Amino acid sequence: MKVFYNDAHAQHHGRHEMFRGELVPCFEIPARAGYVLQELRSRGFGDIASAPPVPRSAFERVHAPRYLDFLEHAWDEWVALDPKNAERDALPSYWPIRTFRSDVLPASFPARMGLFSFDAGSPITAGTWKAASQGGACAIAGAQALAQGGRAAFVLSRPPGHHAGHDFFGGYCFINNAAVAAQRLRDDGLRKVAILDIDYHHGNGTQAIFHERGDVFFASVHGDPHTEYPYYLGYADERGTGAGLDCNLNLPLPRGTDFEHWRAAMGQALARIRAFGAEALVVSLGLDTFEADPISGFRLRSTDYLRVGEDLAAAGLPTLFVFEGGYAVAEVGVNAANVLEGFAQKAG
Ligand code: SP5
Ligand code: ZN
Repeated sequence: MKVFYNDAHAQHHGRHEMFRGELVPCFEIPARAGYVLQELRSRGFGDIASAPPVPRSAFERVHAPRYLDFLEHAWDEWVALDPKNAERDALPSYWPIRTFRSDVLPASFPARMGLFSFDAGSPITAGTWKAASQGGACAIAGAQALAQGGRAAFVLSRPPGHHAGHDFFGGYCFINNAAVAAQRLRDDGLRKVAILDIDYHHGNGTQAIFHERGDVFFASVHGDPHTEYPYYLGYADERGTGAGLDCNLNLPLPRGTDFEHWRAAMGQALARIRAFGAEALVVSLGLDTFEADPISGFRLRSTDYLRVGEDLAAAGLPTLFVFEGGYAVAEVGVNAANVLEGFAQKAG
């Protein structure tokens, strides 16, 4: 299986996120990708490469130009506010929720920071644009590997992507890698593409990007947003709208769900993807469903991830895995590699 490794990922290294009124150390850290890379190497996944950079137009297929402008220059603007900011992460403090305007682009950087975000847990650092845009380039390379007839590929990148929407960041995500890849598969000529999101958290950004579209099916198995982040999207009654009606499937599960029940839900999602007639599958591969994840509540064990890979292979579709969450850092490499190994063995 081809692996596209984002060699710029460590340039995004947030120090703190806002949690319960305090700045706490980030959960989404460079070591996460390091452990996955190390595990793939030690299991002999030989074909690990970087990706050539892509023009920004590749991201404009799913992200708003004014949002990309903001992201590209955010760090320089942050430091221009106060030279001491070079030592601090940029986090938003103000948001234009209901009754405020979001059509006006404020000159103030903190005001734009809030306009283009939905939480205070996703710091922008000096290399965020570099890392996130190179991650998007890996997603494009992964899509191209499938378009050229590959059975499967893995985008090993951070920061993750599935919470990032058309014009906002949040949930540690800036460029929606899965959406960029799915869109590229469409642009390369596939008629129907499915995205299956198995991160613990609902992929609100991906869902929103494709919600009105009948050509990209989005399915997600995740913690019930009544109690779990991102709270404001991911309910079972969200089925898509317009041409996208019934091309969205949310399967929220209660905190504490074990592998048997989780696996049944993934099977339901795969059955719907098959009925939809997808020609390729993009998997938003979060490993925060693991029993020891520090911010999540499902109960999957390391060996369960082999079965996850096997079930995904049995769907029989060209499959692009995109690395998302997973914060039990020491185990995330084994868990990710188990999915890929289970897939590769079953796919033959
Ligand atoms: C890609 C991804 O997995 N993003 C997840 C972002 C979650 N951010 C909010 C974290 C809320 C933390 N709740 C912590 C409970 C710790 N005991
Ligand atoms: Zn997650």
